[in-house]
Amino acid sequence: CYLFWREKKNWHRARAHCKYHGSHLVAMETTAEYDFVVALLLKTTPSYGVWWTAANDIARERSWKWADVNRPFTLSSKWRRGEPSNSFLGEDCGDLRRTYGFMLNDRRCSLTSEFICEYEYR
Ligand SMILES: [Ca+2]
Ligand SMILES: [Ca+2]
Repeated sequence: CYLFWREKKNWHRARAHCKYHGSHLVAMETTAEYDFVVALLLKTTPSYGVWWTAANDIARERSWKWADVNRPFTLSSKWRRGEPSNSFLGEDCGDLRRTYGFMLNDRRCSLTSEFICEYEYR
């Protein structure tokens, strides 16, 4: 299941927050999961939200990964046109926002936003 945190945190703090609560930042390994998450965002969140995901290229520029899950990044088709842009002083963390149609965008990890924790039951 997914928990949408309205509290704003930078990416690292958001990641730590999910871990503390026994989850991880949302990692969408399939387009089906992505569609599911986007549908939830559309239904349950206000229009101005920006949401951190587990996507990042912190370890190596342009090598995108999902933090804290050992599965490959396979959502490259969901980048917004022109993204990832690595703009400004470098953008290494991936977000979803309604004004971008919930396509992935890279953004500076130190900026704060809302975030999505994913709980896995095995
Ligand atoms: Ca980057
Ligand atoms: Ca960007």
